[in-house]
Amino acid sequence: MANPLYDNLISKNSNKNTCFLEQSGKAAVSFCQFSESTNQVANLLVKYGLQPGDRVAVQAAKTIEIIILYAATIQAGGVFLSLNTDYKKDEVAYFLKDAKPRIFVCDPYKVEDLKKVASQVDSKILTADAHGKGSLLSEANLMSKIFNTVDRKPDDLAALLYTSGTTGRSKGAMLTQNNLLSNAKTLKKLWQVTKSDILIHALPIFHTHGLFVALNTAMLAGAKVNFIPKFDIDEIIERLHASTLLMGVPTFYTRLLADYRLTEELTKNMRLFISGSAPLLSETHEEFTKRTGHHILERYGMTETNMITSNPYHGERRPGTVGKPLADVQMKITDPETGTEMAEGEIGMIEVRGPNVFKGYWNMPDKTALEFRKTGYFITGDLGKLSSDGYLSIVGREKDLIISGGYNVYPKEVEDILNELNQIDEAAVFGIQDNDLGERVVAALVLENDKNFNRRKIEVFANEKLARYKQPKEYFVLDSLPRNSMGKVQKNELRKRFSS
Ligand code: MLC
Ligand code: AMP
Repeated sequence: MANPLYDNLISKNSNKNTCFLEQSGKAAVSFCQFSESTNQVANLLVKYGLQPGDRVAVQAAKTIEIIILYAATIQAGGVFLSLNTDYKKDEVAYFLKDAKPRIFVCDPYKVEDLKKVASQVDSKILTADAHGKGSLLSEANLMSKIFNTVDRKPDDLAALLYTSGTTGRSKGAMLTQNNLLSNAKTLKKLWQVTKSDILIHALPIFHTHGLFVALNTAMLAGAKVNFIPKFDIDEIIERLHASTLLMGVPTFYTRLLADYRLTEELTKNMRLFISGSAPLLSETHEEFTKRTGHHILERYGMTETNMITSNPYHGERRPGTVGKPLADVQMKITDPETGTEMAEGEIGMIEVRGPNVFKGYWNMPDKTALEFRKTGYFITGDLGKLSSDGYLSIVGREKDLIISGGYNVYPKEVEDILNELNQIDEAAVFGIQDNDLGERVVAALVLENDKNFNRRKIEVFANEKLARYKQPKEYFVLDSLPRNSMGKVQKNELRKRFSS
């Protein structure tokens, strides 16, 4: 027996003594040190009662310690659940109640807010602050450096990542050992990641992109990872010269292009720039090539499926497309209603099947059944078309979703919060074009008859209830919302009207 994910990412790592993770202001960590610390944390998790299949939830700053926690959770047979550090108390409470983690790791300053709900679901709290310090580290330091890795089967769960949905209720995507491992192996091979690579890691670690696409692939290859807590243009520019790989959302690239220091000379040691999580404009791709000589490689994926398509490493990286299905992934474009395959070049629903596709939504068998065809294809909710030579272009989304700087915002969730305010009769939340974030969240409001618009009050309430990136950046007050004959709010009308 074995633990396929842990064995491949950590135990079999060929780069034992050289530096693996480096973070400004901290000593670099070699793989040997990393796996010793992982053993200690795994022992601690077990001491706190972790059984195979139990969840370990974390809402803490991006530090090496949290990556150690991730590896330790996998090693101890647990299921890793990472939460956006910006989520507010009520948002976190929902995830804790739904996932019932055995252990919850959070910043010490959040303990007071969350200890009640944690105890209701019988979660033990450990802490880690912005420097990785807290009870997680101090207690782990007292544990043995030897741990017998817990056996797991390829189909056992390794992670639970929440994605919001059109109903406003977040769903936990159950990701197995093999979902994560197969995708990491495929990407490592396709993008030719090796132990000579130096990855600039500036993405958050609570999403597929930063946690799995970037980290799993780098760990599998034994590459070095430069950990930057968040996107910081100066730190990225400073590191570009001595790095080979960058993975980012399109905002990374538009921000880099806006900086005069981005030149061909600065990027001459870089091997690959990868973009994903949101559409990369053709202009961004082309301008980047003009400035640096590099063709950004755009790929496409989602939490439920890991990565689905990628532009090639060798061969044409075609602007405005997300490339071709990965080697072990089956993809087709279908009629959204019937599921029948569309003719080449026609727009339809993107459906996916393969070892990358998740096992279903946590505690939501009915929702899971709705999103899979009987043939095992997962219905992504993204609309696309294929070129005659097999490149996929994403042309829209059937789901009512805004992608702001790579973060997904489902309007329904924000509308539900705004509708709680008694000055608001109705709210419609939608996205408009934004040069920095791709799309920006805004809201059209119809006020209650006798009420005046009190923006400050709305902002304070939204700030209490919703992570910052979900909060509308603008509000438009209307007499009524545009509706079609079925009574459905016409968000396209709103987008057209307010885009300028
Ligand atoms: C930050 N803010 C955002 C925001 N990020 N608002 C809307 N959308 C966002 N994405 C808020 C901040 O809280 C701040 O609020 C204000 O906007 C300005 O912040 P900033 O300093 O300019 O933003 P910054 O911290 O630099 O972050 C921008 C960013 C970041 C784009 C670098 O959002 C980011 O790293 N995004 C990556 C998301 C990601 O990893 N997605 C992958 C999902 S997985 P104020 O008002 O307090 O100042 C997936 C699958 C796949 O999609 O295929 O990969
Ligand atoms: P998430 O649920 O956070 O994993 O986001 C997944 C969604 O991001 C997908 O369903 C797509 O709508 C979008 N997405 C990911 N990569 C791309 C890309 N390269 N181009 C356009 N949209 C993308």
